[in-house]
Amino acid sequence: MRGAFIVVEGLDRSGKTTQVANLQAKLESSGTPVKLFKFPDRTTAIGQMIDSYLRSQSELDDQAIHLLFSANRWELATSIESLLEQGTTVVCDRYAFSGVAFSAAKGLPLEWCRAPDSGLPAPDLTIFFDISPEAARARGGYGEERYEKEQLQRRVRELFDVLASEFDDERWVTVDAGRSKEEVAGEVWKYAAALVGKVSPQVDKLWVP
Ligand code: 2DT
Repeated sequence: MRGAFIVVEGLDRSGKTTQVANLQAKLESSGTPVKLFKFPDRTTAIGQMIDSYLRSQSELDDQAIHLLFSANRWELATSIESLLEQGTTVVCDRYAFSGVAFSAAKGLPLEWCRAPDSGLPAPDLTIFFDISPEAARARGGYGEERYEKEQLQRRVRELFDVLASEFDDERWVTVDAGRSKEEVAGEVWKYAAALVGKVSPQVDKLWVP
């Protein structure tokens, strides 16, 4: 049986990273082999260019940084696919949906943004962590990176909604991330446990008609 491919998406300050680590630990202790990915993966050569851009240490055209984010996924796509085929469940903190939502929020056309990610391994399930910009602010506000601004986050949230509307309830679920850590973890686990061991043999391709 191949591994399940679970993507966790959401806005900044939604608690995604904590919950992804928690999900990994729970899967491991239930005997499911699991590997965590995080995009952007800032450790690769492309990832270092992205990191420098996000920390405003370099400037890039919107199109150029968009393509680097996508290339950063493509450089790991084969590893993700092989792990899934070998039976390892892959949990991914952000993926192509962040790619499209953030670049489109800056004003690039949605379909242009989607094109370079077309054909990537498609997640079996995307868990979207929804939090209002007000609640995110109450958690200590946004940090110092380039995209951590309330107005942009509002637009990103709207674009995530557009992307979500293209998937059915089996492929995309929204979790209210404004609740306690324990409540959110419980819901995430419910979805993950229902999926692992029950995925179809074939890994689908994202955004391929
Ligand atoms: P983290 O704070 O999660 O490291 O994200 N982003 C992310 C994009 O604009 N395009 C992408 O393809 C991805 C994966 C979201 C850093 C920021 O990078 C944004 C927040």
